[in-house]
Amino acid sequence: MRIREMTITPVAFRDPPLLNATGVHEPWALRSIVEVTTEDGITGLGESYGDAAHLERLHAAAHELIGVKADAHHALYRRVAASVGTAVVTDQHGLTGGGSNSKTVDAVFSPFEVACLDIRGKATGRRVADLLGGPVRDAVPYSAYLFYKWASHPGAADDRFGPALDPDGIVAQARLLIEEYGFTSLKLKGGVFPPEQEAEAVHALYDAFPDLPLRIDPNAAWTPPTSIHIGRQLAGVLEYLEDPAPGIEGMAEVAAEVPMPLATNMAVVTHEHLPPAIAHRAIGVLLMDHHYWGGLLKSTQVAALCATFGIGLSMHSNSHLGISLAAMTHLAAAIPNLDHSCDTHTPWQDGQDVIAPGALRFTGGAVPLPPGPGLGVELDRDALAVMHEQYEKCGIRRRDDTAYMRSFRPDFQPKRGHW
Ligand code: GKR
Ligand code: MG
Repeated sequence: MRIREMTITPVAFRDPPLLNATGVHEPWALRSIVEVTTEDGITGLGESYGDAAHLERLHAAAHELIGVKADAHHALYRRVAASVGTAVVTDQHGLTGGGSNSKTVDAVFSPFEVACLDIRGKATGRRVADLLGGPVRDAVPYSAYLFYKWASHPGAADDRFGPALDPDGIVAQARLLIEEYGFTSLKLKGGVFPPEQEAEAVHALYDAFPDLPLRIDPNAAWTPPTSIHIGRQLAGVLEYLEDPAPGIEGMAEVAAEVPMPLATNMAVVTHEHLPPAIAHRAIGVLLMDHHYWGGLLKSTQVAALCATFGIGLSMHSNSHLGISLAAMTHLAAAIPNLDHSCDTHTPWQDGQDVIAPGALRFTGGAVPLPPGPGLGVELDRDALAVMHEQYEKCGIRRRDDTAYMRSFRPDFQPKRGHW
């Protein structure tokens, strides 16, 4: 089961103008599709970020993995760590939390590890979830990920989701996503408008969908005092409050004063953040993400730590395609203490994908675990070619929501601890 060949294909897919604390999504989102092939001809799939610098690191690591056994987890990790060296990727998008060398290694390792698990599953007729300890649920619930958004990218025709710039627009968006996907919980991306305005949108969602758990995530755009004020105002309304304020200390200050748990995918994003976050009681829920927590197996270890320390679990997402959704679904299916619906950007990709249709579907807001083997998804080579061509033509080489926003509003400032 030695690795014979690696193929890394950068792809781009259309993305609507979704607003966040650092700006607005560009018309194209980037991903990299990783194919790992063994000497006996089994190919496994992985998916990761598509920014140019990350792609370079993936290529460097891929080169070092040729000849290593696909089931030699630790040997694979050591090779990736050596290829990354002392590099530290900082928070490029302003939304992904602090950087560290171990987080950089974990992010580079992740798509290779997922592909190798896919290979191991295909070789043995097992699902990836089986290799992670076995599924504890048949379907993984996801949350509707609501965004403030413009009606269209400037200069283009309105997209089918329409504008969402006030509480009515957000409620209408929630209705559409619930109708199409059956979601049974809702998350609002905040950090766009002043906090009182966003709290109004949360109240409007609560009035419209009183039975559905609700979250808001301003990506640390608020100060601790504002977070405490809004947190108290939303008592009994929110399931959790996600990354209201920056840093472990800021989160700890808020956590001590609000009634609901705080969740994070910004303050705790790598192993060395866990001890101080636990010591300061900064978080009640961790949004794990195998793309930067070192793949699926390491994510299950983090999940076990969370169980030990009484921290709840949800899952973070960024714009992604079906290989990532399959990996997220296998991971979430195999984590006994996952106690919140996972995030996904899937509705915003609006049917675009690199995997052959049919393997993944949403029913009642949940994705049934694909029967496998491996991840249970296959590449659609024609779609991959089209998306690669889009990558070649789109001209975007790294996600930069702030620069894109400033091309329309030159005085725009990203928000961090701002309100
Ligand atoms: O897609 O704009 C976005 C999100 O804001 C994303 O980049 C965040 O990383 O979804 C993420 C989050 O929960 O913070
Ligand atoms: Mg978040």
